[in-house]
Amino acid sequence: MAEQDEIFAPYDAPAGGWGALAATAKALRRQSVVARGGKALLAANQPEGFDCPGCAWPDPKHTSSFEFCENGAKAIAWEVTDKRVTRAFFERYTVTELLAKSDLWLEEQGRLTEPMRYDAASDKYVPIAWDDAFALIARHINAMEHPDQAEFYVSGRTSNEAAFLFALLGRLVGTNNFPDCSNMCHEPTSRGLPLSIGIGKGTSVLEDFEHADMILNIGQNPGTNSPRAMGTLREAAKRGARIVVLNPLRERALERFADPKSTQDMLSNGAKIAHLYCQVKVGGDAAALKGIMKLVIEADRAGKAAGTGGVLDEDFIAAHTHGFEDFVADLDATPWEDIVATSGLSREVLQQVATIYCESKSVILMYGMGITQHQHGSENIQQCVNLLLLRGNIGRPGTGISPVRGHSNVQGDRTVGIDEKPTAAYLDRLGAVFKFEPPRAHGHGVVTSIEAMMRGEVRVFLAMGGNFVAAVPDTPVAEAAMRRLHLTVGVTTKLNRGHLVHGQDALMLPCRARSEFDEQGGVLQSVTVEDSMSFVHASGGLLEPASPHLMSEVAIVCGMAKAIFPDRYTHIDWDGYAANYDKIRNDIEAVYPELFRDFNRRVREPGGFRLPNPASERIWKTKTGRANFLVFKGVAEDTARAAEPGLLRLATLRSHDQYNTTVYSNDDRYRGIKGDRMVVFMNEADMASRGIKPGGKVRLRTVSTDATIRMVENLTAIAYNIPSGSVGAYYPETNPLLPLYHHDALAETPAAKSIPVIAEPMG
Ligand SMILES: Nc1nc2c(c(=O)[nH]1)N[C@H]1C(S)=C(S)[C@@H](COP(=O)(O)OP(=O)(O)OC[C@H]3O[C@@H](n4cnc5c(=O)[nH]c(N)nc54)[C@H](O)[C@@H]3O)O[C@H]1N2
Ligand SMILES: Nc1nc2c(c(=O)[nH]1)N[C@H]1C(S)=C(S)[C@@H](COP(=O)(O)OP(=O)(O)OC[C@H]3O[C@@H](n4cnc5c(=O)[nH]c(N)nc54)[C@H](O)[C@@H]3O)O[C@H]1N2
Ligand SMILES: [Mo]
Repeated sequence: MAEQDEIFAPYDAPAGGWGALAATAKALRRQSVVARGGKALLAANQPEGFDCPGCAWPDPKHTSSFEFCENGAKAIAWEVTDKRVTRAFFERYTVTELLAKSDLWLEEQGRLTEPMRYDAASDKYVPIAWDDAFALIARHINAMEHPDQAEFYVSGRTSNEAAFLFALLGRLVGTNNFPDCSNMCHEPTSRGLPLSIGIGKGTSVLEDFEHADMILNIGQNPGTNSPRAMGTLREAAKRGARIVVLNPLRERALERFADPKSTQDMLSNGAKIAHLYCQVKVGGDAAALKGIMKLVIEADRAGKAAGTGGVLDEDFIAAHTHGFEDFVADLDATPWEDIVATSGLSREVLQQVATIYCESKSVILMYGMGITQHQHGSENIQQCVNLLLLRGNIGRPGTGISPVRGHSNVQGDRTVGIDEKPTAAYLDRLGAVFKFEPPRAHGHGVVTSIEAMMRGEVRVFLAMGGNFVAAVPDTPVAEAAMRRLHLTVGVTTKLNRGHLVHGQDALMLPCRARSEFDEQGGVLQSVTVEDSMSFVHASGGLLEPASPHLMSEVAIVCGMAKAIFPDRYTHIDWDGYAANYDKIRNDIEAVYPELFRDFNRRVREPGGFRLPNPASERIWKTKTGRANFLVFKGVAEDTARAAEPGLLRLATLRSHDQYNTTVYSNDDRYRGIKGDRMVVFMNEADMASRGIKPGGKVRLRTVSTDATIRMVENLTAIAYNIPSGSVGAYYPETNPLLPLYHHDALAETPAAKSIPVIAEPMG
């Protein structure tokens, strides 16, 4: 018992508030950036400043004052740190020695300062000149037997300009292999949502949150992952909108939140956020949504029978949708026992949600990884849309579907061509603008790229940011796959595991970060990004770069391209692009004349502009020309061996003190955890029935369908408020439990929120 108490004490203050202010100050002090960091914070998400690298939540239209956000501050502090990793550092350590260090230690060493190349003889990274680095990449690319032997990975901080050129470069090399962090994230939104409404992006904008009567938050943790959204939710709750949460964990910010800018909040117990909090079982969302929709249909029938009128928006359904009858027939055929057993929610609780839904004129549904990272992530999203369609809650003020994206430009990277399954229309335009024949065959995403590496079909891996091996499933398999490559290249700001698990040749190419100015040809350049609500705006840094030897991401892509094609594609002006980013934007406009009409002028307007979003105007670019009610048969995720006795569903989680694979500390304040990430959150009854004591050591073992044994040991059991049958543990520590094959069928997104596991006491 003692051990659990040492690391766990429930947190019952409101989220935000004084705790957030203290944590911000601490983050800045720890990176010794009080002066530099303060300046950077003031410029984040301001009209003349840079886009905060923390998340993709949009900026309120009219603010000119500092938008406080603890985790944005941490992300910036981490980037503008005064600590440096120099050549002296790499002289001191072999790569083998560095591999023994923790991920936290690696990133904490600071910003990389110059390009480095792996030297096998000494097992050390040694300095290399930029031109020699580009020449090495060119040598490997030009020695390939087939263009599909290269992979072009992108993590979602990369700007539109750099991503557009990187997408062009890959296709000039001749491949559509673009594994992307989005493949592990909102890919079900990109692939599943278009089948419903004709676009893979959200329809709501910030103003809609000012008019919604109900906001459903499903599987998304804004207090940690998009804290600026808490300001929006707090305003909505204060004016009486009812917020309903579906989440296995009681995330503190969704219960109570104190806005540090509000004196009243700070002196009181903050504001109540969720009107109703439903602790759905991990993997139980489709069941819960079907239950809620059954009750809406029932209310409609009852109202009509009683002569008081129905609750459906029949005009909308008739004029705008397709598939309603089949959808209702499936709901009628879905038994309540299945809904209750799989969702873990009683019919009474689901009735409360349905009642609020029917009483609300305008409803927004926001969601995150709790919905997407499942075997049926795409179907989960489609059920969310079905619910909204029943009462015409799309394409009207105060309504909409609102996927909350992850990385600050993950949506933009996709828009400008980072896509392993590009449309023919895009390839046609790209070929016409740049006068070449782009490859037509679809390429690899994250899962298929690793499979290809395992088969020995890949030689070169180029990464624009990120930490691929740490973020992907089946860690040991992924590491072995990387080590088979001829060349691995990381364009990066910090040292991470991804650079230590490398191919025969390896390069670390350090780039400037968002917060730093980017002067080319004597002119300050800015880049552009797209937020979660399809607004494109400019971002320009203001700090001195961490080292004079850094290059911008754009210049690095141009450098690679020039080296790879010394005498081909000479009509493409790589030097011109690197010297003036307006030229890149002109060519983005040439490839996407409708989306980016008048790009350079419009991006200079305050706040930028919104990309066209037909669904939000009730124009449905689907095959039926309508919004589709899509049937999800049954209620459950169909893992083979689901009948295994004692099976639990593991959701891999982010703590409050991490940014994806970057761990800031071993604390998770709102979940009450201090100083340890090797924990497993369990329901008390599930612990008792397995002989697991609070604070006892646990082994988690995946119920696999292949012969591989997947295990993580020595996790400390925390008796926690989580539904029976569900467990939680941290990502990336538990990624070895996530099988590569365990993913959404349509989007191939790893089902990181629903891993079938067995928990056993150790020792
Ligand atoms: N500070 C910080 N900010 C970030 C990030 C970060 O790591 N740190 N990461 C960025 C990125 S790339 C992304 S994608 C986003 C991620 O942000 P989120 O989408 O919030 O992702 P997670 O924190 O992984 O999980 C969200 C919630 O899903 C719940 N959940 C787990 N399983 C289920 C389930 O089966 N059903 C339901 N309904 N809920 C479930 C968890 O309890 C958790 O509260 O944040 C971005 N912003
Ligand atoms: N089990 C499990 N696995 C998951 C998830 C999960 O919830 N559970 N979530 C998934 C999700 S949603 C995502 S998005 C992926 C994340 O996967 P990635 O995007 O690959 O990983 P990050 O940890 O965000 O990458 C961090 C690194 O990016 C580099 N970096 C930071 N800023 C910059 C910059 O400005 N430029 C460049 N070039 N590099 C920079 C730094 O070197 C830093 O170490 O992980 C996925 N994996
Ligand atoms: Mo993400």
